Amino acid sequence: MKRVFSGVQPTGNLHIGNYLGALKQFVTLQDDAECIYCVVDMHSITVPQDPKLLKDHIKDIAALYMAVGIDPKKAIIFVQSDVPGHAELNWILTCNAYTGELSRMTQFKQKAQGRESAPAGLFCYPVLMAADILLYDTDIVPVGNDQKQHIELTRDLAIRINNKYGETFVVPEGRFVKSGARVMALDDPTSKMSKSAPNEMSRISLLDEPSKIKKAIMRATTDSEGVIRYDIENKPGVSNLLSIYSAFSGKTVEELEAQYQGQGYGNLKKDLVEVTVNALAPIQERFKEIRYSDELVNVLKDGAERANAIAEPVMKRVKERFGLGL
Ligand code: AQP
Repeated sequence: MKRVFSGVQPTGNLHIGNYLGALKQFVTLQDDAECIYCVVDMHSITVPQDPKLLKDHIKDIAALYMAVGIDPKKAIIFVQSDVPGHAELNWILTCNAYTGELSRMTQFKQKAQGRESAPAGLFCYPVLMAADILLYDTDIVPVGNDQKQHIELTRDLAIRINNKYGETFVVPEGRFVKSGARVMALDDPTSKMSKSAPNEMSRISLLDEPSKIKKAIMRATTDSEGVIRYDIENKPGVSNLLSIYSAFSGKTVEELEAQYQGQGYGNLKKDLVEVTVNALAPIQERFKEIRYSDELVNVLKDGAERANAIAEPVMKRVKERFGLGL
């Protein structure tokens, strides 16, 4: 059975980009693979977090994992900082990563932009991500398209260390969805939808009320052509709405183009509001049941134990290869 690992940062409530790009795959994969899903809290502190809010967000994300359909009987759900191997392996990989390759990471460039000085943790973020993945002898990493470069770096690090120290790591592969792999911001369809973007109307969070969903979609940036056609280059706004619609409804973009031929953007947006609200309603219902339950705490405790049991022998092997310890 293949092993799958992925994680989400507790930096705010998950949005439909996180869901369509990553979480939907998490759910499908749990029936055919050994899945490990992490709330990557150590990644989130690469930018400042309010400690009290962070604690809440960790539980929010874990509850959302379960609300979207991840079954803790099938998959391991846990919090990154509960398994010490992540930090330990991170250091070993940091010693084998080059500053040149890290400075080429586009996510770092975007997040560091405009800052006088960026935290070293932000610079090393992709190394910690590599540690998360390699710690579990992972075969497959389901992520959104924005993480392609980080997966490549993970593979490079694994191959580099295997060549230098002998077979140490499984070399993982990224797994990307076709529709929804990169959901763009509603207010600016040239940048990706993000949890931490200042404008609330730029995203649809999984827990948003129908009225907020309506407002964000009806205000979404389009263009003045008035034709419903998928064309990322020239019509990024309309193309983004069509992609979201397609991912939630199961209809292809071509089917949607045909359905809305000759109609204005208003109709497309109105129907997309309905499709989105209906898709999110059962997730929101289930979230309410789980978020403040003992079940959630127990799932995370049990998940950390199960994750540790896989990570410890891997760390033992890695330390052995590097000649660390007694
Ligand atoms: N817009 C997106 N479209 C498709 N997939 C996306 N993902 C993120 N944004 C989109 C995927 O969601 C998973 C979890 O992401 P993350 O929380 O680990 O970090 P991120 O990529 O930095 O996500 P955000 O929402 O942009 O968070 P902030 O604002 O905190 O940086 C990943 O698999 C990611 O590919």
